[in-house]
Formats: sequence, structure tokens, C-alpha cells
Amino acid sequence: MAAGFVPSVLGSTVANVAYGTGKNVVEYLDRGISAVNTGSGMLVSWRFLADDADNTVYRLYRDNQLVYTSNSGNATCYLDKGGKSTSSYRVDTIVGENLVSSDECTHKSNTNYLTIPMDIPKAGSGYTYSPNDCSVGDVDGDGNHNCMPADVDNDGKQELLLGAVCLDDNGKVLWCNNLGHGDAMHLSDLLPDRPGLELWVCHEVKPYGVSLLDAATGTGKKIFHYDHEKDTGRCAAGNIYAGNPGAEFWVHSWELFMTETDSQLVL
Ligand SMILES: [Ca+2]
Ligand SMILES: [Ca+2]
Ligand SMILES: [Ca+2]
Ligand SMILES: [Ca+2]
Repeated sequence: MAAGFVPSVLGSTVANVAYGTGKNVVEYLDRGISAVNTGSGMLVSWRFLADDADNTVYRLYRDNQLVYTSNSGNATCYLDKGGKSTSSYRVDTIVGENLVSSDECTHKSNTNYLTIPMDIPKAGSGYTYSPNDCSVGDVDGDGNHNCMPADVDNDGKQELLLGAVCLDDNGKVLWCNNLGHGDAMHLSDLLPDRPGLELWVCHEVKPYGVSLLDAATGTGKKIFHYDHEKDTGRCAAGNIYAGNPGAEFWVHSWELFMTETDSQLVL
């Protein structure tokens, strides 16, 4: 998947390569090569970074043998049917005839997921600790699952989104939609054919549910919305299904996926 500096299909993504001036301060990301055992081979994937040239070619090596060449426009992933979790992988990044970088895969798994060990504090009298929310983000001080910077009005400066409120780059309220606190939101160019960024946000106050909003206005007509009968605390969006253009959208405890055409998608 060629995805700019989008870190993950399930992560809270905050920027778009083609949007704004490209001069915003952004998190440093490396090639991010991962290899997981799908049961029918090793799925190796890596990032197309924001500063990669359009004509970049990637060469994937298993145990120093070339197994795949990703030319311009090709996917930056490969199902290596001959690979094993004990294989070593490397991606060479090439522009023209020049080797730009050579990166080793450091995230491998013999299952189709990566396990993250946790150091959970011991339970005490009347309380325990357990994992709850999970999201991808910058862990050095500016990551937060319902507070994120992004250039939503395309003026080259970043605004700050807090769920129901967006603060302009000058600190003034750009929009406030009075939809109340939501515990999760995902911001990205979720609908690539629609200009600008879109915000997928859930609502913990009546009429509850979830909305897809224009991130630049927030208060305008919702792109689509679903009511729910109770507090809707979690939602997520990402391009997880190639059979539908752009992102798919889903909500905690709802057994459905939604698409940009406001239709429900059964996978
Ligand atoms: Ca802006
Ligand atoms: Ca602004
Ligand atoms: Ca869009
Ligand atoms: Ca899709």
C-alpha cells in the first residue's frame, strides 16, 4: 500500500501528502518493514514515505536473494510464499540507478499479528489494571486518541482537533459542532475522491452514533451519520478492503462496516 506517512491502516492518521504546504512538523518515520506469517507465506510490507520520489523502486531481498521488485505505482508489500519467519528481509530503495537506502526488517512474526508484551501493574484492593484503548500514535508527548493536529483548512498551518471542536492555527475556534465528547476519532483523507480531509467521530451524548464530517468545517452537513441507542465510545476507519474505494468505517459493538456511499458492507 502506498500511503505517504500514514503509519497504519488502523491508526489515527493526521495528514495527507498532497494537502497543505508539506512544511508542517511531522513525526519521523523510517521504512517500517514488517513480515508476518499468513499461513501461506510471509507478507512483507513497508512504507512509501512522504519524501520518496514518485519513481522510487523498491527491491525486496530474502536472505540476500532478490524476491520482488516494486516499480513505480506498485504495491509496497509482497506475499513471499517461499519465506519463513526465520528468513531475513531487506528492502533497498532505489531512485534512478542510485541506492538511496537499505533497510532491514526488524518486525517479524510467525503469526499474522505482532504481540506487544505489557508490564501490567499488580492489582490492588478493589482495583485491577487491564488494557482498554489501543491506537497508533506519537508517544513522545503529542499523541492522543482524541486530540490531534492537522491542516484541515489547507492554509499551510496546523489546526488542533479535539473531537467536537477545532482550534484554528491562531488559537481561535475554527468550528464547534456541539456534538459533545467522543472518545475516538480518525482523521485522514478517508475519501480520496472528495476534496480535503474527513473526520470520523463517535458521540457519547444523544443522539449518540457516529458521523463522518468535513474536517474543514465540522459544523456543516454531515457526509453521513448513524444514530445509535446508547453511548458510542469507540470508532475506527481505514482502507482495509480493496473492493470499496477509500476508507471503510466501523464502530465498537456494531456488526457492520460502512462505506462512503452510506451503505453497509458485509465482509
Ligand atoms: Ca490549516
Ligand atoms: Ca487555519
Ligand atoms: Ca477527502
Ligand atoms: Ca477501501
